[in-house]
Amino acid sequence: MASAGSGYKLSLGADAPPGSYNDIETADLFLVIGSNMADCHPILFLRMMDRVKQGAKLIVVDPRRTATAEKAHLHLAPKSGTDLALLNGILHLIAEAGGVDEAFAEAHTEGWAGMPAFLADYPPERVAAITGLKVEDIRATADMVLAASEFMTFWTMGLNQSVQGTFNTNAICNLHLATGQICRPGSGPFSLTGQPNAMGGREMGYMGPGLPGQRSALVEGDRLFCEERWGLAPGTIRAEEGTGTITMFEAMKAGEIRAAWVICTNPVASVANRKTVTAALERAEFVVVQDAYAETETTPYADILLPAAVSFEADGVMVNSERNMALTAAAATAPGEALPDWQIIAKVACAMGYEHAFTYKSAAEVFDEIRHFSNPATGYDISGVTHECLRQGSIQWPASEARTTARNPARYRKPDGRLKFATESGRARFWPRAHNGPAEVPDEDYPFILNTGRLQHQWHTMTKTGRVSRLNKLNPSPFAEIHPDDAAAFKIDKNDRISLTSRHGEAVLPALITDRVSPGALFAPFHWNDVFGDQLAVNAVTGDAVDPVSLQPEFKVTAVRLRRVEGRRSWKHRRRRG
Ligand SMILES: Nc1nc2c(c(=O)[nH]1)N[C@H]1C(S)=C(S)[C@@H](COP(=O)(O)OP(=O)(O)OC[C@H]3O[C@@H](n4cnc5c(=O)[nH]c(N)nc54)[C@H](O)[C@@H]3O)O[C@H]1N2
Ligand SMILES: Nc1nc2c(c(=O)[nH]1)N[C@H]1C(S)=C(S)[C@@H](COP(=O)(O)OP(=O)(O)OC[C@H]3O[C@@H](n4cnc5c(=O)[nH]c(N)nc54)[C@H](O)[C@@H]3O)O[C@H]1N2
Ligand SMILES: [Mo]
Repeated sequence: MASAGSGYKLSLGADAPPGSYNDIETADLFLVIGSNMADCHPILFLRMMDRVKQGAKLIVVDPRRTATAEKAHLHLAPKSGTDLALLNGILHLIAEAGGVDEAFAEAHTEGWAGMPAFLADYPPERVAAITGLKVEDIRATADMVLAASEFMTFWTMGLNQSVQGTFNTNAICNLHLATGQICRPGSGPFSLTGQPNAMGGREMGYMGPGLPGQRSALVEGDRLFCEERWGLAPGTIRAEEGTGTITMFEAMKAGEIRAAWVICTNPVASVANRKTVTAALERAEFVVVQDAYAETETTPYADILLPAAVSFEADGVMVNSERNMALTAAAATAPGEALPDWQIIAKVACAMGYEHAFTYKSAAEVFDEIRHFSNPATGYDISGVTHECLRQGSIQWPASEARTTARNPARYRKPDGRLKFATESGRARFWPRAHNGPAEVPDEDYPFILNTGRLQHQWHTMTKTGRVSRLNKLNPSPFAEIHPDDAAAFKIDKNDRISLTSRHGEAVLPALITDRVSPGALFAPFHWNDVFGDQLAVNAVTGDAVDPVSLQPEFKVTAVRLRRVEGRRSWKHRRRRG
């Protein structure tokens, strides 16, 4: 989600969506772009579909005909990585039709003056040539936006996991700012977060140079604030930025980073161009892996394994995409020596001599520290929230001492209704973002585009879902989707094994022949990895290109070549040991 986060900061001044899920009930158009909501955010998808049943329109932009796309009034299937051209093209048509809310732009934004000249480069004919879409579909999309009183955009990894991921977010914000359809009930740009509590992590500063309370280690005032809260001498927090996951593993591979502590992630399976990860973990002198399961793709690289409790064995607060905080109280006791992650981290800190700062009796005490990190600059305010009051029900921030309501859906609105974005000027910002396309495009050597993603009944690297027999009946095995024309050209039959080779590596997967994907395009879920069999890891194939702003890898577009692998052997579900 790094791309959505960095895009919001540039466009609106602070991370996280400006609106709420409540907006769904009053929107009359949904643009779902780069998101398979039906499979990946099913609860929210059903809520949206209730509104669609009442008459709201649905546009889905996805190169693959997903379960989400099947429900759309209009499905656009652009070439992978061309969304920025499409978004600019839609705004071009809106401006041409006089759909820009000049009064809103004048009062609440800056940078519109430069936009018309920039948008002139994106007439529908050129956008059609770049995206492979029909001119009339691009026009129909713009017409539907023009006709909508209230309009929401949802997006997820189809846009974020792109070398232009941050720019995609900026282009979506441009659309909402230009039409004034933002910060009012039923309208706004709304990125969907992925992992449970991903938003909580963002607010705590776990991305890039983040500090708690939507702060940054690169900002002196933010460092001083945190140092004061923590009782640290000024200058203790380093004003440095990392270079992202991909270069971190490269530095480890080169011996520059010598130790790693891997907590609650399975990077050998989930990081792009994973041969760098395996080389890095082999080279590192000391690797600690803290996981809830003993057997993952990453645990074999550990010098020390720390057993973690899972979420339902520990107390904690989860924050969702709309700033809603929920207490998830422990419902079971952790087995064996397993402990909640916060306790393991605190114990290690105490053993290193930091007892004065890391001696907590409960998760509630940790939370009590966090609520003192509110941030008036971004509107982040949880000062009125405690575990005790969360026991009564969830609370949506901003939630200061003074507030008594649990739902606070309006952000960037002053009590008198005035709009003030989190930028220094209080105005949101238009960014002209030119389309440059993905890092890899098909060529003679690697003529196919590999797209990767998720299935409805499996979760990421399957350490949990892979053990649930009912889920394994629903999504039983790995596959690579291929269009019937391509399958015929390569004499590939159902379940034949096909090798996908990129400039980075190879995977061998059973073929699934379907016209869900376009000719020249392939799709493979990244769920099945080494624990389930050899050569299944899709991230052996993906490349290491990243968005230069958010440092997010481009997981969705890799140029590959195809080969049918001899020997018809259907894939068998390998049982997990241990
Ligand atoms: N069942 C299930 N649900 C999950 C998860 C899970 O593992 N399983 N994981 C959670 C997490 S952490 C996340 S981040 C979310 C991810 O949620 P999503 O992002 O919705 O899921 P993905 O399948 O990764 O990708 C979404 C879509 O992007 C499309 N896409 C690929 N390239 C492009 C492109 O260039 N342009 C456009 N417009 N679309 C493109 C793909 O075809 C795919 O349908 O799901 C969350 N929910
Ligand atoms: N090709 C491709 N690759 C992708 C993506 C893609 O779309 N395509 N999507 C990317 C995205 S958006 C995401 S979010 C990542 C996900 O990548 P990961 O986060 O690496 O995947 P998970 O399987 O969720 O791994 C979580 C690990 O934590 C462990 N675990 C579970 N609960 C707990 C706990 O409470 N404590 C501890 N300590 N451990 C626990 C699990 O057993 C598992 O080993 O994958 C990324 N990789
Ligand atoms: Mo994610």
